[in-house]
Amino acid sequence: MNNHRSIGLAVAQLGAVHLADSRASVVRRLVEMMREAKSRGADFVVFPELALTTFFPRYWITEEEAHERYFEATMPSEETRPLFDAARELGLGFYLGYAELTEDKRGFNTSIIVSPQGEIVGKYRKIHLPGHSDHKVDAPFQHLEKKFFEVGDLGFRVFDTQSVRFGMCLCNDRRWPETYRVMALQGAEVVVLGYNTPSVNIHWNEPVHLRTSTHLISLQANAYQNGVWVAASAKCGSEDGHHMIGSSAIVAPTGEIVARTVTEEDEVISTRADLDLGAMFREHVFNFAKHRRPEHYKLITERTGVGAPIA
Ligand code: ING
Repeated sequence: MNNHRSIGLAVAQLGAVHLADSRASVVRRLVEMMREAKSRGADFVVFPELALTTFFPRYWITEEEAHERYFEATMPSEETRPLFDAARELGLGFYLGYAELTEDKRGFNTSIIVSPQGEIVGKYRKIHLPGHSDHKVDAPFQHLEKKFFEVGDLGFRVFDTQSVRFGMCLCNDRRWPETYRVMALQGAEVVVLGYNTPSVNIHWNEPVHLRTSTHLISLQANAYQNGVWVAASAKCGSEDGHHMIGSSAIVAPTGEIVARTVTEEDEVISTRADLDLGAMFREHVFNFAKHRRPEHYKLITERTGVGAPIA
């Protein structure tokens, strides 16, 4: 082994969580995977987006019913405390995605980073919300993230824990280059994220294989272009008949996939992430300070949609 800085990085992919599955049963599965990750030498484990419940934005229900059944008013709660206890027992940090309900009843698609001491050291609220807020009565299922969640108000930030600078995001965020660049400009070394990605596109007849290929392209391109490790955890499989892709993966700053799941069940993948591996790329090809020219990038922050060519 070289004398490089490194961290044992694991991704715990979660198979289907059905409407009938209790939070307690899901937490038991997550804790079991924490033990598996620890047994492989992991120091940190990544869980999926909205990991505690079924992917409820597929259902047309009222906000009140969603808040009652699928949101967390406190974190930890009695049901989720075993995750924090296991973090302390095993000396394992973790990332967890869940639906957050604030005291003033605002809903966010949220993720947290928890230290091996069981402390929440960072929180993120999903910024790129895909889907719609109206009831698409003719669609086979809904994708109501714009109905149940507000746009995140915490920005893309980085968090120092376990001697590593982590960035984090959620699902659709991984498809937007701005997500990673803003965090890489803050010195992120490892970007962790969870996702729930339906196999079927309700907007057009998209070949199913593209769901997986565009997912991996998004992880690989952004890992390479920002010189960061990317660890992405799926909730996947068929939830009450609604299928979501797996392909959880750990991608190196070279853009190479170093670990990938092969099932659509609960599955742990892991690697020892060499945090110096990206140094050459960040020093030469993607030396932001030397090569970036923000004076020519203004459209990226000034425009939302497509507009006229610049004069
Ligand atoms: N899910 C999907 C995702 O970004 C999606 C939605 C899929 C958008 C494919 C565009 C293309 O993976 C969530 N939850 O964001």
